[in-house]
Amino acid sequence: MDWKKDAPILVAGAGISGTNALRLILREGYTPILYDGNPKVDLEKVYAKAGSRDFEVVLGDLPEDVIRRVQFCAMSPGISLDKPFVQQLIGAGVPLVSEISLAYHFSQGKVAVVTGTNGKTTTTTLIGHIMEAVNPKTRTVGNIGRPYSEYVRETTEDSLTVIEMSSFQIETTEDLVPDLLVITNIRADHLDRHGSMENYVALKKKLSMNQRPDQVCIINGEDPWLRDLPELTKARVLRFSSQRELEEGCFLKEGEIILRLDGQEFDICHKDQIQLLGMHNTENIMTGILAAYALGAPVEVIRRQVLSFTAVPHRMEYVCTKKGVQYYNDSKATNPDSVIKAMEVVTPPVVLIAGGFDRGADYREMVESFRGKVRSAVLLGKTARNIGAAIDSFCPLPWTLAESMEEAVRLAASQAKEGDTVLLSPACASWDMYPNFEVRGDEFKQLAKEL
Ligand code: UMA
Repeated sequence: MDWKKDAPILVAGAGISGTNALRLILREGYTPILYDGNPKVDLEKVYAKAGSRDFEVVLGDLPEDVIRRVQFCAMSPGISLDKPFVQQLIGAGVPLVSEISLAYHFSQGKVAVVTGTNGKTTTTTLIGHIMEAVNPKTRTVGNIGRPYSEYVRETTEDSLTVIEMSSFQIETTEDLVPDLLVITNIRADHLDRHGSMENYVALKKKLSMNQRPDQVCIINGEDPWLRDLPELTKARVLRFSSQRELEEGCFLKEGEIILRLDGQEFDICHKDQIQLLGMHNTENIMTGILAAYALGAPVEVIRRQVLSFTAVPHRMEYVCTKKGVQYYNDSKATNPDSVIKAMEVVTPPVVLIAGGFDRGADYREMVESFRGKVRSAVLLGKTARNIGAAIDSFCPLPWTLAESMEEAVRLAASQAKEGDTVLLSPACASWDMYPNFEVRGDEFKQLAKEL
């Protein structure tokens, strides 16, 4: 695509992706037009973030004349492609470019991308934690909460950028060639937006097709959705497995995490030495080990950094103990599969707080994982009654509805007995009640601490 200095770039969305994209476009000497569907966007905040007031802003509906003037549209990930204004842009032949792609255009140095359904943030953070010890010019960006655009001007030829990418971000990313790609695993998620499992899986694999033979793609060796990956990519495919010994890759052998590559074998550590709980985290650690090794980290550094790696905020995060009840914040659990993972590691009996934005998920398998673990559930948000109905059908136990997080925490505290765990693990996105899962988790933590 030809980037022209004399034609405006439309920036869709005035959240953190859009405002940082806008700032980058201005700094690079291009002309942005900011568009947001919400007529009540706080423009003072936008101007402050952009560091300028000198650009056109359109709120509410997007007029035809703007569509005709722009050379392409930098998309925020939260904007679904079926939105009427996006369809108008597509109809008028305006290319859609993700905020990630925009930043990549101005980026230097190596790029590692981490995608997949679950474990993205933990794996991204771990790769960052290991690689920072090798290369101080390592940064983690993307879906993790820090837009790539915010950081890109700091990149140099010797920097390493580790980008957590959601399917939303991949949807409008065409040209990114990851030096290293990780696909952690694939489970049903975001199907309301992507329409079908096939579409979602295709997005998760999409960037592997851009890779070259000198690049690396790391996958979960047990994931049936990823079996055809070696046929799709030219990159060297490396696997991890928590279930069997591999000829090559990272795997568990009698509890030891073994890295076996290029005729060499290293015993990194025992899985019980890791400070994160659960087999899914052992898999995240194995992924990070493979990635760091492929990026050139010495085994000794990998071992040291793995052993010192602790939990990510909002992911099974210990909050406090009140009246002998432990409170855990797992607000990042935005799909049923994440709650199943939480059930594998939490200490029962559990009073669970769940529910949120409705993506039409199936809760059967999740509520079946409550058996013998969950004492009662407090349900809130749009999906509260659906989860309640699934509990009644597949794992009957007491549940109550709450109108707010404050009421949910109060009810959970009253239902919990000494030795119990109160766990916020919502199984849903937060968008029906909060701007994001961080705000939801922070509110839960504050309320628990105030009890
Ligand atoms: N907007 C419109 N029209 C729409 C939808 C939104 O104009 O149809 C506007 C809103 O009015 C708002 C802005 O777009 O002003 C919000 O943009 P956004 O939803 O893309 O949010 P950002 O603040 O830019 O945050 C995004 C990611 N959010 C989503 O993907 C929904 C953040 O991921 C990410 O951390 C951030 O970019 C930096 O890269 C959050 C997330 O929940 C954590 N991700 C999902 C997940 O992990 O499951 C994918």
